[in-house]
Amino acid sequence: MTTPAQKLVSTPTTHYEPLLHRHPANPILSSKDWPYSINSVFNAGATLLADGSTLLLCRVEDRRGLSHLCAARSQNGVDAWQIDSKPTLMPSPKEYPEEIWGIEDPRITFVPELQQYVVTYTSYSRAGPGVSLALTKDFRTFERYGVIMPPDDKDTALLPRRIDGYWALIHRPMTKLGAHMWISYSPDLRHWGRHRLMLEARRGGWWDANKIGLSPPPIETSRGWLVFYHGVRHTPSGCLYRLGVALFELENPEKCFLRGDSWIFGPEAEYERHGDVDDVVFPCGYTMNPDGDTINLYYGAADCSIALARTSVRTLLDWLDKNGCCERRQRADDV
Ligand code: BMA
Repeated sequence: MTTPAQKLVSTPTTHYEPLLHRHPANPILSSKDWPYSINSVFNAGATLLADGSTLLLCRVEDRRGLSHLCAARSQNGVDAWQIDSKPTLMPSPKEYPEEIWGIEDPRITFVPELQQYVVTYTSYSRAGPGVSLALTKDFRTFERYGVIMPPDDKDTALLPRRIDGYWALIHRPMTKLGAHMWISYSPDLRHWGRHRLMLEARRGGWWDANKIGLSPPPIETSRGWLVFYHGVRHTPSGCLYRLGVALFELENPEKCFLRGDSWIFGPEAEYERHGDVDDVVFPCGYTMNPDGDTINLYYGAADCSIALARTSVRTLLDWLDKNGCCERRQRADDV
């Protein structure tokens, strides 16, 4: 018999240079840190506040199985979190019936033009998951716009500025034929159109075959929008959620310049491998250090806790230059 002390921990044999570095304090937040009774906390949106502190808007799953959002604030983005003593944003099914089974997986975009944070999140309706949007200045009061993308759709974030006069939203509608990333445009954040396929899930044996989705909001760099996305591999023992990276044109974000062939981050640590859902790393937010290069990536681990890994814009762009290939060619090759 294997006692807990003898529990086998898999030691990854990584013959590649890790691009993301896990924080030694991981997991940085879990249910035991919460000021009220919950089942689990994971998949947090992230942003820097005006005073330089970090805010995480965490998905909290209660013991009914339904999720709400709760804010946690920290000066250094690692520890000493001040967690709201009660839920920050609860589902409100009376006014917004689409939130009947909870709200999940927020992404936060600070929009300088509006001087507000735009939060996009999954609203779990009777018809399946859809996308809702809310605006806030302080993460205490929110202006809800309701559903902006009907089910089945999720994994959404807004770009922080207009593209050619229109707001741009990345999202992941799902059909029986696959789950790919799309981009849509709006004059007012309420009415969305000009829908375009932005990045396709590959097929066959690839790590990102059949189902992909945006992870945190895209990062604007001098060379393009740097986009982390998750790929879901279905295996006989469940799904494997891993992270990939691609680069898109600044003024035409539906155009992919480079896409990495291999995943760059996957479940390896114990808290990523085992939890309510095994083998999941699921980033929904990042913050950028004042150097404009260091990325703090916040991710849900095994649907049970929140963890932090660091990387840098320069490292990812160098890696894409060496390991990325042109999406258009790849799509053709793959048919
Ligand atoms: C996805 C989302 C995430 C979750 C992941 C793994 O479909 O629902 O919220 O972390 O599955 O369970």
